[in-house]
Amino acid sequence: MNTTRFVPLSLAALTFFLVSCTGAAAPAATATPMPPMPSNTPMPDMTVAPTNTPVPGGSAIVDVTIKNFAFNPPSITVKVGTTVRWTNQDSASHSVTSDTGLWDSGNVAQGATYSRVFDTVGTFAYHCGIHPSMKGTVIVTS
Ligand SMILES: [Cu+2]
Repeated sequence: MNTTRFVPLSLAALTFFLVSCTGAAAPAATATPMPPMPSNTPMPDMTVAPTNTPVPGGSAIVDVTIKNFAFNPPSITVKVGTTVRWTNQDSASHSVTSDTGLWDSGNVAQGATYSRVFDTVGTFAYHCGIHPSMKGTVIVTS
């Protein structure tokens, strides 16, 4: 008989306890300064990474494809300091050989590349040492 009286009493005590708890928590939350979050925003500055593409600077790479027993494009004009990169897309090996003996790539196998920096102004004719009918020209300007 006594328990029926006790239950509503304990419920009332519990609700009072909860209310007093949340009541006390509310002022504490408003006291803690939320604003420190904005200091985290400098993160976007990290995205400056895209400036890592120094291609326009002077270390540009110009590609020449070797395909169907031909250099493509056969003639290119580049700024001094440019790297020219030949890629052999034929199943046969080719070479990139200077007509005047300035350089010789040796055999460039299928899928392989040969790169050379042109740091002198001038016109440089080259050919394939294996197939002399394959000819190309690199024109280097200042
Ligand atoms: Cu060849």
